[in-house]
This record gives sequence, C-alpha cells and structure tokens, in this order.
Amino acid sequence: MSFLQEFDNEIFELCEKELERQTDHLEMIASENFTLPAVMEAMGSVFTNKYAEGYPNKRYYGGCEFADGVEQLAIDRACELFNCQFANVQPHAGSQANGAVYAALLQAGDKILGMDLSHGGHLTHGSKVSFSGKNYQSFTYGVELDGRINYDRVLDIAKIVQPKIIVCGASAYAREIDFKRFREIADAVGAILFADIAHIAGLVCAGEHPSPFPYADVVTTTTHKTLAGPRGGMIMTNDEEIAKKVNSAIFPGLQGGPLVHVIAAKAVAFKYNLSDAWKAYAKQVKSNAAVLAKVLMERGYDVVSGGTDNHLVLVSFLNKEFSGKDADAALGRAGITVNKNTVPGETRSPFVTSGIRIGSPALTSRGMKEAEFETIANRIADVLDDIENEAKQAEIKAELKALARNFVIYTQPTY
Ligand code: DSN
Repeated sequence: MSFLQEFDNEIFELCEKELERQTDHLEMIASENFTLPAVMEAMGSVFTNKYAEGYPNKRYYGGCEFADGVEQLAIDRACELFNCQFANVQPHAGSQANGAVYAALLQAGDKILGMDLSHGGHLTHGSKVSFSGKNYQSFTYGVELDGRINYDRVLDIAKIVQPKIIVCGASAYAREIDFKRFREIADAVGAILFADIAHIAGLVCAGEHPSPFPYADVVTTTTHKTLAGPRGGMIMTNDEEIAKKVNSAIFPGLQGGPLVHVIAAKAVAFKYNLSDAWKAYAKQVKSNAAVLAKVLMERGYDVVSGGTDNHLVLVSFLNKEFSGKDADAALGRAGITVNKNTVPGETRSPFVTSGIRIGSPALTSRGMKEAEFETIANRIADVLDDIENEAKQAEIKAELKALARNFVIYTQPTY
C-alpha cells in the first residue's frame, strides 16, 4: 500500500481513476503529453521542501548548495538544448514567463502586437481579458482565410501600430513560423521580437522546426507540451541585458521562491530532450500528425491550411451543421480527447466554435506510429460522419480502448 493510499484514500482513488482515463482514452489535446517516470520522480523529490529565493550562488536562504546544483544543471542543459546563452528556468508556467518578458521590457501602456487569440494566438499575446491586454495597449495580426500568416500584412499592421514588441508563436497554428521574416518586420519598425515557442519547442530542439534563434531577442516556452517535461515555463535569450532584466522580473518582480522540485524535473526532461531518442520522437510526432491530416482530408474534412508542418491539425466545420463543441463531445464519447477551437473565418462563439484542434505528441509518447494514427484518423472521421449516433460512438470507444491498452504509458522511452 502506498503512503498516499494509506493516508488519503480519496485523493489516491482520484489519481487511480485519472490514470485509468489516461490509459483507456486517446489523449489528443495538442498541448498535452505524457512525461517520463524519472521526471515525475524528480517532481516528487525532497526539493519540494526547499526555499531558494534568488539564483544559483546568489540566494536569500541558507542550505541552497544542492538546489544551486539542480538549477545550474537545468540552465546549462536548456542553453545547450536551444543553443542560446541565457536561460531562466524559474517561471511557474508559460503565462508567468510571458508576463516576466513584458515586465522586463515594457512600461505600462506600451504597445504589443501579437497573434489574435481567435486566429490561433494565446491569451498572453495581448488578449483584452489577460494582463497582457489590460496593462499594455494590444493590437493583433491574424491568419488569412487559407489559415496561414501573411507576413506582408503583418508588416503593414506593424507599420501602422508601431509596437514596442512583436510577439510571434501560436497555440493553434499548424504551419512553420518564419522567425527570420518576423525579425525583418520587427527591424522595419524598431520593435523587440519575442517568440513564444510553447507549442513547438520539442520540435525546435530536435531540429524539426526552424529555431527562433538567432532571430528573436527573447524566447519563452512551457516545458510540458511537445517538450514532454513537467508543467512549467522558461525564458531564453542571447542578450545579457535582457537576461538581467528578465531575471529581476521573475524574482523579485513576479514570483517568490522557485519550485526547485519542478526545476529538477525540468533538468531531467532536458536530458531526454538532448538525446538521440528525442530526435526520433520529434520526427515521429510530425509524421503522425501528417498522417492524421492526410486521412481526414481524404475523408472529406476541411483541414485548415490544407495540412500540417508540426504536431497539430486544425479541422474546420464552418461548412457543417455541427459545431466544434458538438464534435468535441461526440469524440469524447468515442474515447478520443480533443478540444474545440476557433478557426479562421469563425462564425460561432468561442464557447461553441467551428473547429477542433487535434495533436499527436501524447500518443506518440505512448509509442504509436503511422499505422495507429491512420486507424485513429479514420475513427475520428467515422464519428464526425455520423455525429448523432451514440451507439456507434460506444462501439468505437471499445475498439480504441483495446488499441490504447497495447501502448503502455509512463514507461521510459523505447525509441
Ligand atoms: N492552454 C494551452 C493550449 O492548450 O494551447 C496554451 O496555454
């Protein structure tokens, strides 16, 4: 019997149920993944008890000699991974990382130009409901009806807005981001270029997506999406002045004590991200997403931008009677977990939407390859073709549960 089971059976049972859910359903939310048991062990380690405000060798508490070792290792591995000079591994999450970048480089009321949330951007890229749109004057660019960023149009908008900072990076964009072109746009208007690579970081470090370095002045990411690490954030730069400002913005500006146990887990994940096994994983993530897009298009579904260059596929139901919300619910009944998502040209509310976003990272971590993704894509199309048919959804759920159970989760990588 585990300590948890003995001490708090209610939470233990919820953990068991969640494990069963994760095991038996097909996890296809593009921002989720399954991390390594070694990462989870580091997250549950003795460092959970340590206060270490400050940075390695410059702490406000005694007894930090081993916490220093942990954080320095995480920093060094992050810099090696993304080929940059400075990394702050303390952000508790992506939003905090982005908030620190703004706090470091902007004054209240300065202008931000970021990708519109409804076009695939992120709340923290200037949405009016987020601190990024409340504390700063925010403006947006979006995608064209073909689902792609038109860089000439971004330049036109930037010339009119004259932003202090341009944010590139997205949460629901299936195409490569041209960081060089964004650099040219930023230079044309004298703006700082900030790349948020939270979704694609795992591909970037494997060479499966172009790197934001050397083009971006500052780069943020989360560590739990395509990087398959613990939940958390990170900020990177090659500019020493920016690095100093970012460090002060994180601590003491926005956060208190760092989560040393999570930083330890980040370091463990980065060791995996630096391996040859990781390169094979990232390649497989892309290949699996490409199969998903191809089959869905062959089955008559409108894949935004006509395919994918990364780990996700955005499917549009603008021409259908049913919504993204309906599709999300029907797929859920069939044991496939996705999320509803707005699409270019959206006509429905953000709570209903006309699309779904589907990702390949988590199932690829379970070892699924092209053959499984072909089967899954066909079952997704079967559900969508007959969206009211709950009996059929139950049959598909049973079939997919059997498929899922052939792929264990929470094992060390076998690639
Ligand atoms: N919530 C994340 C996503 O799903 O993309 C972004 O923060």
